[in-house]
Amino acid sequence: MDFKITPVLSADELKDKAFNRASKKSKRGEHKTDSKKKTISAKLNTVAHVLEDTLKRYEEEFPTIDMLPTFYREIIDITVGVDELKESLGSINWARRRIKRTLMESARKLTKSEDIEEMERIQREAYGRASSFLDQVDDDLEFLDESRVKLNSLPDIKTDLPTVVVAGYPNVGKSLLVSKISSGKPKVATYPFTTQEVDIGHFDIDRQRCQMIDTPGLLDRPKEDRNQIEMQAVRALESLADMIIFVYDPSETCGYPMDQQKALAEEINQTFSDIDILEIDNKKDLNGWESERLQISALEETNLEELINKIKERLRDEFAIEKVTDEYFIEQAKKER
Ligand SMILES: Nc1nc2c(ncn2[C@@H]2O[C@H](COP(=O)(O)OP(=O)(O)O)[C@@H](O)[C@H]2O)c(=O)[nH]1
Ligand SMILES: [Mg+2]
Repeated sequence: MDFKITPVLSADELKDKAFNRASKKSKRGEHKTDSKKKTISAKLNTVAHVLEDTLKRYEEEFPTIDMLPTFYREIIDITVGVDELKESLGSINWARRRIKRTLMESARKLTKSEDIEEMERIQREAYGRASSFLDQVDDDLEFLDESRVKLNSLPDIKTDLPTVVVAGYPNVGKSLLVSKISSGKPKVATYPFTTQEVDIGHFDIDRQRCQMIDTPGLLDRPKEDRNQIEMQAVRALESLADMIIFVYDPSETCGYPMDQQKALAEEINQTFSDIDILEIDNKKDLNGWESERLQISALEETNLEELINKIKERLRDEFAIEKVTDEYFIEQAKKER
């Protein structure tokens, strides 16, 4: 998902924008009073339109959080806070409607007035009320602008691609595996829940684009070491992952004994009980050992093809294109008959 939300102005900036635009309006009427009335009416109209359009755009540009995939709901919650975001958007909506109503009322009063001083007073009051509504949501505007910067900079993880998340202790070779599997250069992205960089690689199986993600700091140590935000990030990953590859380093050159690695694998199996987990051994080049698991070497690119095949087997259900194509061919075959 790629958010492109435009800057959100502060209350003062919004006032400047609306009132400046209005100040350029001037209308000629049949006589002085008429000209004044038409001019003020045009100004109020301009202020109303500028504020209505701008505030409406803010409401529209921010995603409707309840419609987003779980992954992004969780990530937005971690990054800016879902409740705070909803609340601020609600306040902007409130201000927009109040401003619209107040300016319409003023415009109505104006049509009934035949006195220049009264017309000017109506304008001043309208400007004052609109300003006051904007001032009341200034904190919300500021919050929205900070939020949109954060949302715009979220790395573009696709929630609709078959997704493999890699887990395993640090230095077992997860990042190297992601880069060796990827057809292009893996994207390196920063995420709000970890100070380390997340690797996102893409590869194709039968023309279906898949993504593989290494999330340092999350699935590379026991649960008790994770803080609140990291726990939430793990939940986000759970909604994203179609399968998990747990990478062992039986050479233990990563610095973690196999007992410890096995305990982490067990824990991840429990946390992600609904997700298919494939356990593999990396660093096959370093030494020989017995294991039931697929043995690969990311460094020497040994058995990567076998790994892809295993991924394909497990992810078959996720391959929409393959399914569609099969059905398509069956339909075509029927038509031929
Ligand atoms: N000998 C050997 N070294 C590897 C292999 N895979 C990764 N490494 C090395 O292990 C270290 C950690 O790799 P990295 O991908 O950063 O591990 P991560 O922390 O799990 O992402 C690096 O020095 C890699 O070059 C492998 O198959 N064989
Ligand atoms: Mg890594």
